[in-house]
Amino acid sequence: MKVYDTSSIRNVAVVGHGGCGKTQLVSAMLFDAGMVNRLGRVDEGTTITDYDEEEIARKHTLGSSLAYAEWNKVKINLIDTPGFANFLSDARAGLRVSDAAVVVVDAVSGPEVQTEKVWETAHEQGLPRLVVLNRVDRERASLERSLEALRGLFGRTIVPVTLPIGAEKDFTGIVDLVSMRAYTFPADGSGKAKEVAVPANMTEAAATAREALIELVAEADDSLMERFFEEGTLTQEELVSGLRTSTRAGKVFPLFCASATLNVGVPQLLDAIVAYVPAPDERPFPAVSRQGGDPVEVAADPSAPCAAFVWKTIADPFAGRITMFRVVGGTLKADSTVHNVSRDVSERLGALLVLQGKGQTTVPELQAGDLGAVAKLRDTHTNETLGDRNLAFTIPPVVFPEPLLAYAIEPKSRGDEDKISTAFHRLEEEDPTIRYGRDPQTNELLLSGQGQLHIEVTVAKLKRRFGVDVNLKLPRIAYRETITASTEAHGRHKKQTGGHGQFGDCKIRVEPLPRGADFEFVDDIFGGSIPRQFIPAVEKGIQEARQRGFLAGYPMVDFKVTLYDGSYHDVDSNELSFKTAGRLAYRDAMSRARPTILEPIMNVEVFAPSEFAGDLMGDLNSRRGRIAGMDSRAAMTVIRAQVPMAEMLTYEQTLTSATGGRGSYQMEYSHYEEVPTHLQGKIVAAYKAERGLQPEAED
Ligand SMILES: Nc1nc2c(ncn2[C@@H]2O[C@H](COP(=O)(O)OP(=O)(O)OP(=O)(O)O)[C@@H](O)[C@H]2O)c(=O)[nH]1
Ligand SMILES: [Mg+2]
Repeated sequence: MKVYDTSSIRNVAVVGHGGCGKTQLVSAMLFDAGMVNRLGRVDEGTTITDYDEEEIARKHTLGSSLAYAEWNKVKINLIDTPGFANFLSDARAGLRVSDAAVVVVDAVSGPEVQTEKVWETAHEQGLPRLVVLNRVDRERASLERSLEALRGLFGRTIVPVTLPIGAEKDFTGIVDLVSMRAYTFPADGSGKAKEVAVPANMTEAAATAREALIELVAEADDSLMERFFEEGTLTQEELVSGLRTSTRAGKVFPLFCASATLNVGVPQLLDAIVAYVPAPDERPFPAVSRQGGDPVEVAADPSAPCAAFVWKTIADPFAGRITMFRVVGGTLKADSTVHNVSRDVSERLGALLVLQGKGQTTVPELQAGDLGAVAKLRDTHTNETLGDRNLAFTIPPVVFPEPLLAYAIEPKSRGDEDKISTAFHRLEEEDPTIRYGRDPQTNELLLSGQGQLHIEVTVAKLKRRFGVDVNLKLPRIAYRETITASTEAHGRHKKQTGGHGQFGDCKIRVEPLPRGADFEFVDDIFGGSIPRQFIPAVEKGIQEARQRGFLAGYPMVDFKVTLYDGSYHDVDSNELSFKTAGRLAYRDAMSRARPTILEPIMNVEVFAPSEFAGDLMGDLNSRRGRIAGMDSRAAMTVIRAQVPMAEMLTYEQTLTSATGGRGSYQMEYSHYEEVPTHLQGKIVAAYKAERGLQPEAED
């Protein structure tokens, strides 16, 4: 495989809402660039980037994957990313190592929930964005409506650079507003464009759209603006270079119309990526100094000390670990030794790999800016920096979200536990958004992740790749307990029969604290009624007891304990006695502090065609949801609500069947709230039944 120099590389992440056609679009780009000799199709499970069996079966991308297309002698690295909320963190990781985002939008639904999320991430990173309006061939597709919605969300600097020729199933070509050339594409999906005259019925619209494009490009640059005022227009050269500069600066977001399944408009997108996306040496990469952690910028200089950032790891049971990285600076050579700067260990590299989906080709070296992979590293994980031992900087980690919900899992066959644990730890390396471990209270095995789908997919991977099968039990809700009244309480522990006695005695005051405050302990002992050295023991006794709640057994939170008095015995007092006294005082306090149960409340956003809005709101109401707002975009409605997590466990199925699969939702943790009194009994009973544990009140 050929070595590409830094200036001949473009790195783009293809991002967007689930199902907008990212994978199909990448497939069309690979085909048009001649990288494959057949147009792979998502619907047939034949794309390069959805190669995982689970992806093929579900027809959705579940993890980012890497491919490349050579176009006009430039190597375009394409990161195909997932669009489902559960897997979006992988899109974030992909954006981190890209120099621009290709934001794909469905021309029927317009921008959707995840479109906003990825746009925001790209914005935070200051990435240029090309917008692809895809699925223009579908019924009810509309450039106008989608553009209006896009501009409503992201500003008026989104501007079409191509216009569709023909609508819906007659979408056969595009007019390029920069060159004012028109192209039509054959119906066979070959992508072989034929240049034609701009259709007569479009000349006016095209001229107007071109004017709008020129004006926007002029606005983005003072000197162009002056020229524009003088001449009333820009020259062709000024337009081309102005569009390039303003796109790179994130001042203009050019939009391209396409159909990825019909392979229409795709070569123009490849041209645009080469022209408008900065090469790695034109965009410094953000890093932090190893000295002070201060932000620094790294230029993609192939002769600088070598540095590479690991953005993804794949756990393959046979090939071992595959580590995917971006060479940030310098040149990485095959079979060399590099330093893992994050862990301060050295790593021996084997062959350097260029990935085409799951396909691998070896390459002698990779220059600054390029993306590649290497197999079987010993100690290197996602988010770490490899390179010269004396590297002055590291690359800051991508922040992955904490798991949202947990399922209890049981091995299907006994004796599989060790195997399961090894396999999950491998999968954790691949997916930093899952957690696997044992519940310290119940000793159950728990798998936590971003949502039901995420957990199911993880379990499916476990089975397919590692040959172990598990049963999933309904997720548990992380309830909490708290108090609603202040009170004083007394705990006295005394055992003074025979031998060495035990004596501890304390008085505490408990008061509710605001939500989220957790726990506070105040030592208010004056005059030595409890000797200094025993005060931490009282706190420890209370800390331990509060972990076991009072009503059901969930951790007791958001309260303050003030230790204000007590007594001791010269001989018999010891730490253990005061710890026990603390626990007894806690129990005494709880019996009068009117404890109650708290539940997690989620911020939920539901996105669906507007005709379903009424039904979906009714359903959310019946789930104890509070509707916070509603928005319409194109033909879609977004409903925002706050709903108890306990009511959302089965939401995925409901939404899918209510909307025929056209609705989507996402949720994130918001805060804790008191569970309505009439539901508390059920929670307490369920806790006991499930865990067979005695709550603190009863032991
Ligand atoms: N009619 C039409 N269908 C398309 C087009 N592009 C993609 N599709 C179909 O839309 C569905 C989703 O396409 P994908 O490429 O898997 O979408 P994606 O954005 O990768 O989806 P996720 O990976 O789940 O985020 C598939 O059935 C595709 O065949 C298009 O331009 N026109
Ligand atoms: Mg996909």
